[in-house]
Amino acid sequence: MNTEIKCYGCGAFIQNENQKYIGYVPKNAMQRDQVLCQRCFQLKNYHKLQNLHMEKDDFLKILQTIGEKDCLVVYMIDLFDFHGSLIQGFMRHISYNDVIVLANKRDILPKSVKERKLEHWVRRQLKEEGIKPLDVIITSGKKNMNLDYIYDTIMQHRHKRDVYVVGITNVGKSTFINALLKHYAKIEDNHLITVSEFPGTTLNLIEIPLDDHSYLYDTPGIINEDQMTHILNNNDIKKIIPQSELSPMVFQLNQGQTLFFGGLARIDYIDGEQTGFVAYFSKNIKIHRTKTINADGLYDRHKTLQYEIDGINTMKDMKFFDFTLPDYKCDIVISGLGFVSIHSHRGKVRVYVPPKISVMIREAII
Ligand SMILES: Nc1nc2c(ncn2[C@@H]2O[C@H](COP(=O)(O)OP(=O)(O)OP(=O)(O)O)[C@@H](O)[C@H]2O)c(=O)[nH]1
Ligand SMILES: [Mg+2]
Repeated sequence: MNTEIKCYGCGAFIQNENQKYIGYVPKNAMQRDQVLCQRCFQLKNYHKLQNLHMEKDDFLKILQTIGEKDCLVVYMIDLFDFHGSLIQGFMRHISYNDVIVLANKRDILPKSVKERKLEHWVRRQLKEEGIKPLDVIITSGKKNMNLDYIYDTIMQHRHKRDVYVVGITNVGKSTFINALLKHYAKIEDNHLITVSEFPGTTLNLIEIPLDDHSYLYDTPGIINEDQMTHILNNNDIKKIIPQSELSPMVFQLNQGQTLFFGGLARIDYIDGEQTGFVAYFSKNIKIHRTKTINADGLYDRHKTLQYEIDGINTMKDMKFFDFTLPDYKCDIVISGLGFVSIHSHRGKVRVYVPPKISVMIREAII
């Protein structure tokens, strides 16, 4: 095993012995400096994920080692699943190092929402979580949004220190770093870091030299198992992640009505005046409205509403949460799947989700 060389796509140490472990490259495919492991090769060329053996706990350890250094931390968050993309105990993990927050995937939210409004919303949520960043920047790594401003802000605050880009898996850390690499270092596409829609793409630190013997690091994402992407198979992950700007779907609901979100979630409007339920989900999630008293029957008749994971019918095993809605406009968020915006005065809803998936009510983002 050669522990000196890392895969430039995912950061895993290259080894030539075991195909079932990360970092595998057949001996005859070894080049001198830049090596891409077999898993990254498959991901980059065929969008196929090889499920290999790896130790997930190590990712949190990496975060703790960052806490032992004096560095600048760039904390990336996904605007589509803001709370699902927060790291529990984040400030403690990084020992209160300086933080810049990048709120990513802005391109998925409707263009009509003002950037300033989003920024204030993000700042309020961060304050509630006890996170005090030096700056908050709304961005889309995919669209190079505010890239120059982000670069200048990082350079201004890093004071010759290393920079670590951290966050929950899939928030877009590597995509953003690739945007920097392409824009500022003119790195060509075939030498970029591997990115994919599957959680857990980057496997170890990837160091990118800055001008003065310090480094910018891409890091493996922290796993949040409460998100929908962690219970779906690889094909379905692709379906639920929105690829472009969300178009809201509006349903006028009376009490006693139910919405199904594919076979993955269900919301019953138990009590309250007629109101609009505005749904923000991937186009591939089919939404059905029915009377709550007919909901179980509808579910039994329609195969499309039935979703099986590892042979278990998720809807049948669904757990539910009851919420009394606040007086102000709020979102019901189903972590990783989407959210429904509602303005109902003290209405009551029941939300069904598969086991392990988290649901929350928050101040509306839009
Ligand atoms: N719509 C949208 N998608 C994005 C954006 N940035 C990244 N993505 C997508 O999000 C998915 C994850 O991107 P990555 O860059 O691999 O995420 P990561 O944070 O490095 O993930 P890990 O390495 O698993 O921690 C990919 O499908 C990207 O195309 C963005 O700004 N907008
Ligand atoms: Mg990555």
